Amino acid sequence: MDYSQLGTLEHCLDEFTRRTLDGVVIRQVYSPEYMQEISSRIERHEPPFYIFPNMATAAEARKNKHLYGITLVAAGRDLNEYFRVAAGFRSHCHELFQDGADYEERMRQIFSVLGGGRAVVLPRNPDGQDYMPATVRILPAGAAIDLHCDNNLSHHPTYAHLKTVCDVGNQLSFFLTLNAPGGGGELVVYERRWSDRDDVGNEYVVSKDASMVEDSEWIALKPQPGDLILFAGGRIYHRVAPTEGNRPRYTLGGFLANAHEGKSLYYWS
Ligand SMILES: O=C(O)CCC(=O)C(=O)O
Repeated sequence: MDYSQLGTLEHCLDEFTRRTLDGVVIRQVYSPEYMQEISSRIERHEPPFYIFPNMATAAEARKNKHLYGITLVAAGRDLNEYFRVAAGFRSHCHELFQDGADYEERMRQIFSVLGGGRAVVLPRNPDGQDYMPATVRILPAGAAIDLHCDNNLSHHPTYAHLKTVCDVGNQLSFFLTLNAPGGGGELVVYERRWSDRDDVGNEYVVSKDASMVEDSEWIALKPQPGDLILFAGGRIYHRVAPTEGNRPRYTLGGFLANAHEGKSLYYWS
């Protein structure tokens, strides 16, 4: 679907809930030219986003996959670092998109249409601190993201509060492609669905054993710069294939779920 036809996707989040829809790609949420500009800022580490894992320089971090910002499951258990980084990330992200449509505002606008007009808000912890709105995933040549299914994330101790405010068991994943690699880097989504029996001892694991999907059908998606993918990453096993060539893969996104209070949608990373 093209961004200009967003209205036709009104209420489509209900279809995700009914499980009659697994994913949508919304094309040209931003222009490819603007994504090229954003990607060169990311490359130059401007603004100076927090890098995870912590490295002395962005150039050093470039050798391996890393994040700008930090995810809940990467953060320390007390979440002090997470909420501190979240505040800085938000202002850096506003700065990153300062001469175009603000990223958070655009995501909220899209999700509100898809949610039939529901409010789209960033959850807060009991101390009033905002969660991370998104993170940038940076995959240099040869890097990949192994098989996983995001419902598994909620076993991580850092999800304790979030679980009390929204339905993390049915979370969706959203990713805006900023830069696509020359080859590889496809998002591979499998027919294989999550079951809580997959999570031995209700434990969070960084990557699932590839044998889980060896008999499963799959499709490989390669959104282009400016395209936004929203899919049921909570229940669909997926991975990112190794990137090829010199161009790194940059995506910016996080997760979306219904708030337990029944009126809002929450997003976080
Ligand atoms: O970057 C992407 O396209 C997907 C990343 C992903 O699946 C994740 O980080 O959970």
